[in-house]
This record gives sequence, structure tokens and C-alpha cells, in this order.
Amino acid sequence: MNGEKSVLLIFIQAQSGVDGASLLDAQSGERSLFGAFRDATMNELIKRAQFAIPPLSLMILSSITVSGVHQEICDLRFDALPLEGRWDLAGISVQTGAVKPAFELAARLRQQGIRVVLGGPYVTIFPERCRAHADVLVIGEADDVWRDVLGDLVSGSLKREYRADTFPDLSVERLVHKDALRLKSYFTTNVVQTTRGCPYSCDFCNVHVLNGHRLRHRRIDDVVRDVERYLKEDKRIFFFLDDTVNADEAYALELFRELIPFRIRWVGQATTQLGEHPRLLEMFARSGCGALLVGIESLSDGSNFAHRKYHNPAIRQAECIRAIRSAGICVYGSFIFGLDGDTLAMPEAIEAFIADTGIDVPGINLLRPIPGTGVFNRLADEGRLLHDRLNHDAFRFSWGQEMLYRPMGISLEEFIPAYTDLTRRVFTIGNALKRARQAPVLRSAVLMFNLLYVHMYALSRKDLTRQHDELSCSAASVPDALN
Ligand code: B12
Ligand code: SF4
Repeated sequence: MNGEKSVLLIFIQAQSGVDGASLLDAQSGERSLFGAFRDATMNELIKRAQFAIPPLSLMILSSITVSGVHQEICDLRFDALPLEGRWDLAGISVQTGAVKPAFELAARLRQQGIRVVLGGPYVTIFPERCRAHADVLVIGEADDVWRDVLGDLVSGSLKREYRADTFPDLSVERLVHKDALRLKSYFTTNVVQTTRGCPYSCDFCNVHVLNGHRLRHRRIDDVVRDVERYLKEDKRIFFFLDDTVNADEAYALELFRELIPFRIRWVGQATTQLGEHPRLLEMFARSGCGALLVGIESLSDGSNFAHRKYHNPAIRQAECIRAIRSAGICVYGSFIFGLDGDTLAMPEAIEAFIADTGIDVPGINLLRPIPGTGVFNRLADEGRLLHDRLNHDAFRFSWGQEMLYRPMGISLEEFIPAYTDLTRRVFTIGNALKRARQAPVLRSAVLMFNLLYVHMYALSRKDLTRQHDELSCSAASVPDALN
């Protein structure tokens, strides 16, 4: 390649969530022949169903052009590691939850003489834990510093560490290209972010740590141009990856008004407060919004407040969800059971709320304490984590496998059956068909997600039941084992 430097950017498959569904229940114990066959078939279907969206982080990095550098993306969810190439640098995106495979991969590449740079959320929060596993660390949002890394690669002066001291100014236009992607691997490649940062401080989340509390906006005309350009390559659905696409209502109103002429279909994440803003709701619907994920978390203010989530009072939730659905937008309602303040009355309340509001796709998560979040530190200080706080690998980030902590005021022996009974009642094939029939739009997607969840929550029940059985068997030694 005539002296050109080649850089490989790698995205690692998560072992949890939809991406990791095919890996779930890997160590499952006894199963009937039929059960094993059914699970294998479902896992194969999930693999082929292509729910995956491409990593915007690596699309941004690979779009930065520096003379003398060629960049490629390898998405390990579909691609084999192209080790036959001569790579001058390999960059790995490290999310908490994929740390172990990321470090193993880094070691493998370094053994072959390839220099490794690690970046992403985990590196930003725990640089000290990453240092020994990389030749170069990039700490923080890399939109600007990646150009420095590539420049130094060309000039042979790579440093051990690059740090984004300030959050990048998003009003500067940075064109994102899809050249480095295999378009057909994905459900869609139309991933767009319009803002970064979150003004809130929910203690189970670290977006406000990673991206700051101040909302930074891209220019509306830049986003509109992106949509226009993207449509030429891929006519499929758009994902607005913002954590809260209605965070700045005036901005969202203008942006989505501008997008109406493009007649796209889009999905995103919003707060339920949207239901109280009829003008914005109407603009979302007119610009093609088909579904929104809303974080309901708990139906009790006390539980939400205990986790510093103040912005969606329980009393207004149901009305807001009804308003969003009446505007013709499906609601993916995400709950967390097991927050401090929750009681054993919560499962019934959640079930009734889902039936009453007609939520199209419910997600009933267990609280996952992610290392680096406020709740992780607090639970560790209170001695409620079920694993050593320093052992980050032990904290899996799925939406419902085994418990990772002791809920406040409810024993695990009571909590686990309360949760598994709830998911058994909510995620049935009958309910999946009903929700799909009643969905305002995107009925086949609603059906697909609900059916997927029937399977995935059944797998999670196996993990939880196994954990429950182990607890019951070793009741006498539990306090020691769990501390
Ligand atoms: C879309 C999304 C997904 C998508 C796509 C994932 C992806 N990484 O692209 C899917 C659905 C697959 C997903 C899955 C998961 N996600 Co997710 N996801 C998001 C979300 C909403 C947006 C991500 C995004 O595109 N951001 C925009 C880009 C530009 O920012 P970025 O990814 O942080 O990248 C910047 C820097 O981190 C850095 N960078 C990133 N990678 C690299 C690599 C190199 C080499 C370098 C130099 C720099 C660098 O530079 C980038 C540009 O500034 C974020 C929330 C958020 N605000 O970021 C959560 C978030 C990243 N997800 C999170 C989690 C926990 C997960 C899962 C573990 C969930 C699960 N149960 O399975 C999996 C892990 C997936 C994996 N394989 O690692 C957490 C991560 C927490 C943490 N500390 O790591 C976040 C922050 C949400 C949260 N509330 O806490 N996710
Ligand atoms: S959960 Fe949502 S609202 Fe809360 S801090 Fe995280 S991104 Fe912000």
C-alpha cells in the first residue's frame, strides 16, 4: 500500500442485550431435547434477524481523513478479524460489559506486532485499568483528537495517551461517511445523533459523566443534510441515537419540522414529558416518528427519586404514554424493577400499567449496577453488591439475567420469583400478538420484538431460577458467599 498507514477500527459483540441474545444461557443446565432445539432455533433466528445497527463512534472516526492513512471498520458481530492485512494500528471501542473480550483481543493483536489503541466509554471512565492493555489510550470523546492520533501515526510520533480535555463542539460540521461499512449487515445504517450530553443525573446511568451535563447541539442544517445524504445510500428507517431526542423542545420542533419533506420513518429515545407537548408530539408524528423508547423506570416517585431521577412524576406517566400512542407513535416502555424503594407490590402495578396504557413493547429490566455509575459505588459502599467491586467482568449488563446486588428491603429469595413471575405473565405469545394487533404503526416490528422478548425473558428466567436454587441450597452460607 505504498507507505500508506492502515488502521482497523473494531467493534466487539456484547454478551448481553439483543446483540448478545444468541449467546444467552450459554451455560444453561438441564434442558429437554425439545427445549434445546427450540433455543438453538431461536438463537439462529435472532442471529439472522439483523437487529444490529452500526457503531456511530467508529463511523465518526473512520470518516476523519488524514493524508497517508487508510481506515477500515471490522464489526465482530458479522466480520471475521481480517488478520491477513498489515495493520499499523488497531482501535478497539470498549464498552463496560465488553471489557474482557476487548482486553483479550488487544493482547492477541499486540502479540502479532499490531499496535493497539483503546477508546470508548470504559476507557474514559477507567483509564488506569486500560493502560496496561494498550499501546495508546484515547480518553473522552474522540471526534477531534482522533485526527491527532492519525497525524502522529503518519509522522511516527504516537503518544501513550490522548485526552479530549473539553467536550467537542458539535456545531462544527463533521461529515460522517458509510464507506467503511457493509450496509447489508445491518437492520439500517441510518444512525444520526443530533445532541450530546444530558442535563439529568440518574444514578444508574453514566451518560452525564461521559458526555457532560450540558446539552450540545449539532446545527440543524447539518443534520438535515446528513438525512438527505444518507437517504441516497440507504432508504431504511432512521435511528436518532440521542439519549433524549426531546431534551431541547424548541430545537427538536425546528429540526423535525425541517425533516417532514423527506418522508422518512424514524425511531428514537425520549422522555414521557413529550406527551405533555402536543405541538412537538404532532411534529414528531408528521416527520415520520414510528416508535420511541421511554424510560419509565419505576411507577413510584420514591423509587425514582432514590436514584436521582426526578423528571417524570409517576402520576403523569400513564396520560403521557396514552398521548404518545394516540399521536400514532409506538411506545417501548422501559421499567427497572428492584430500585431502592420498590416493594413486592410493584410487579402487579407494572403488569396493570402495561395493560392499561397499551405499551407496545415493554422492557422490564433488573437494575444493572454499571461500574462507574453512582449506584454502583453506593451499592458497593453499602455492601449490597454480589461480586467484588473491583471485578468489573462479573457485572453483566443484560436486561434480566442473574441478580448482581441485593435489593433494598426485599430478600433475594422473594425478589427473584416476584420478577420471574412478572416476566412470565407479561411476555407471552398471546400478549405479543395482542400488542402487535393494537400497535398504532410498525406492527410487524412490534410483533418481532415482543416474540423476541418471549424467548429472551424465558432464557433470563433460567439464569435467575438457577441463582435462586443455589441461594436456597446454600442458605446457611449465603451471607458469607455474598459479601
Ligand atoms: C446506540 C447505543 C447502543 C447501540 C450501539 C452501540 C454502539 N456503541 O455504537 C447498541 C444497541 C448495540 C448498544 C449496545 C450496548 N450498550 Co449502548 N448505547 C448506545 C447509546 C444510546 C448511543 C451510543 C452512540 O452512538 N453514541 C454516540 C457516539 C459518537 O459516542 P460514543 O459511542 O461514546 O463514542 C465516542 C467516544 O466514546 C469515543 N470512542 C468510542 N469508541 C472508540 C474507539 C476508539 C478506538 C477511540 C479512539 C475512541 C472511541 O469516541 C467517540 C466519538 O466521540 C449510548 C448512550 C450514549 N450517550 O452514548 C449507550 C451506551 C453506550 N450503551 C451502554 C451499554 C451498557 C450497552 C450494552 C452493554 C447494553 C447491553 N445490555 O447489552 C451494549 C454493549 C454493546 C457493545 N458491543 O459494546 C452504556 C455504556 C456504559 C459504559 N460505561 O460503557 C451507554 C453509555 C448507555 C448508558 N446509559 O449508560 N448501545
Ligand atoms: S437515564 Fe437518560 S435521563 Fe437519566 S441521566 Fe441517563 S441519559 Fe440522562
